[in-house]
Amino acid sequence: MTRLFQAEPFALNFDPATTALVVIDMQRDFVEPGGFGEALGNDVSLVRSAIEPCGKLLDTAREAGIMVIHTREGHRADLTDCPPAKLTRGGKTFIGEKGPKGRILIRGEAGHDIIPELYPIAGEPIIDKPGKGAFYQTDLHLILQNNNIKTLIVCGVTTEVCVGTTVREANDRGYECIVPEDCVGSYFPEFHQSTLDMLKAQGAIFGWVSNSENIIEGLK
Ligand code: C5J
Repeated sequence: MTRLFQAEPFALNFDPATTALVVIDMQRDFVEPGGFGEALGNDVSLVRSAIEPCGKLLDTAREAGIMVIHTREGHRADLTDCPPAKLTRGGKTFIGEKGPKGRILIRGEAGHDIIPELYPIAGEPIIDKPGKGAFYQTDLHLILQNNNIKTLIVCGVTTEVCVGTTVREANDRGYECIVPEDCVGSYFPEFHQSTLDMLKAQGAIFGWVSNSENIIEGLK
């Protein structure tokens, strides 16, 4: 049955049976004090504001029976899946180096894990991705196709990097994406706002922007 999410630039029709919530990279390294994000010199309090609204949305999605998918950015311990160019980025702290929460962005390390507040429950797929976009070198598209998913509610961090990249990838694959603005976060408020503005520009060129209240209302 079709329903509506109030959104910009206009309301989005969706069917709960073909809608999934995708929570991008709510990992300790990005969101918690002492992780990779902070080691790069960022103020993590700017992304932590997304935790509470994401949690409410997660609870609602689970109650409504909406498919929930989580992603994590990270690499194999031997770094064989990390492009050499990515290894040289970051300024002073690099992928694979020892950080306060274990080796930075390495699968299985404490900092790579999802924060306890939004931890996946049984049955929720976790996509381990080597890149910024959740479709690149992962089985996300296959999982969505197998479950007849057409609409994605995309939350997580950071707005302009992994959220924005994933929405653009999804849009090119034919998914309709809606981003609740209070459920995404960036270390750079101006990048956060420009990304949201770009996504919904030109009549939803990449997708829709809304907020957790509207999404929860639509899912009830
Ligand atoms: C970044 C991400 N910012 N999850 N990753 O490197 O947005």
